[in-house]
Amino acid sequence: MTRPTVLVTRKLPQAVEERLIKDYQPLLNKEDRPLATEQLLSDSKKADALIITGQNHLSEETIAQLPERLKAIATFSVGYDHIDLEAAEKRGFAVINTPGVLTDATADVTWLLLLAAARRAHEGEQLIRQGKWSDPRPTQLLGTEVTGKRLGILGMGRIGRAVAKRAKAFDMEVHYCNRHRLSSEQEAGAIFHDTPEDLLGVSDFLSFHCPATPETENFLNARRIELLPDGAIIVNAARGSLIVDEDLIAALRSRRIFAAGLDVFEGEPNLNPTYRSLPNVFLLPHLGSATVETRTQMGFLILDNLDAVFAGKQPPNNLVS
Ligand code: 8YV
Repeated sequence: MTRPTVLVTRKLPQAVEERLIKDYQPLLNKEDRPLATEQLLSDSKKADALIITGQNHLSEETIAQLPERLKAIATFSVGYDHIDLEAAEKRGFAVINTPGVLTDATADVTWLLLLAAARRAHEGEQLIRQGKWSDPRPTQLLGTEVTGKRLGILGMGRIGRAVAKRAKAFDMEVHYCNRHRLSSEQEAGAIFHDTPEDLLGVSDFLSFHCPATPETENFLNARRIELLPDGAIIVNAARGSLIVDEDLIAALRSRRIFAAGLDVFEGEPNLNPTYRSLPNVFLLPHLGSATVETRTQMGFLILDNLDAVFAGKQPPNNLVS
C-alpha cells in the first residue's frame, strides 16, 4: 500500500518529522517558511492529509478549494478558531486537534505570566540589562503579593483546572466561571460563579482559559474592566481576541489595572504596538505549549489520529462528526 501524503505547513520537532518520514510520504517545510494560503492550496493538491498551525486560516472559501482526495486536516494546536469546522464537515474532512497534551505546559506559562506581572519582572529585568540597577532601595519596584489573593478563572476546562491546581500552592482562593458547573471533585474547592460579570467582581487576578468563539470575542472591554477590583491583574494565555486591546491599554496606563501578563494577541504576531512601550505588561510570544516534550506529544497525538484515519477508523480527536 502506498503511504499517504501529508502536507506539513511548518517544521515540527525532530521526533515527529522522523515518525512522519517512517510512516507517511510527508511534504515537509524544510526551510520553515510561512506558507501563504495560495501556496498551501497549490501544495495540497497531492495531499491526503494536512498538518497546519494556528497561523493557517482555513476559511470556508479555502476549504472549498482543497482537493477531493484529502481526508483529514490536523491542526498543531488545541484551539481551532482558525478553521471553519462546518465547511470542513461539509467536505467530509476529519479535523483533528491536540487536546490534553499541552495542559501542563500552558498552565505553567500562565503562572509565569501571573507571577511576572505581579512582581514587575519585565521592569526588573530591564533595570539590570540597561545597567541601571545602581541604587538598591526598600521601595524599589514594589509589586503585588500573590499568596492569599483571589484568582478568577474564566473557562474551567483542562487548562483552567491545571492553573487552579497550581494556585493551591500559593494559598489562593480560586473562583471560576464556566459554561456548566463542575463536579465537586473537579471543582476541588474552587467557587463557581453563574456569570462572568460575577466572577470579575472577585478577581484580584483574572486568567482566561476559554476558547475564542463569537460569544467570548472582545470579552474584556472597558465596561467589564470597571467590574474588576482596583489594581487587578490580567493574565491571558488563551486567545488575544478575548481582550479589547485599546481598553486594556487605557486601564494599564491609568493603573486601574496594575499589570498584565500576555502570551497571546489579537492579530499576532502583529500585536498592538503600544503594548511594547508599557512598563506594566509582561509579554511572551505565544509560548504556552512551547516545550520539546509538549510539542513532540502534540505531533504524536496528531499522528496517532492520522494513523486511525488511514486505517479506516474514527480518529479519537476528530472535531467534526
Ligand atoms: C499553538 C495554541 O498550537 O494549542 C493552541 O491552541 O495556541 C498553541 O499551542 C502553538 O503556538 C503551535 O503552533
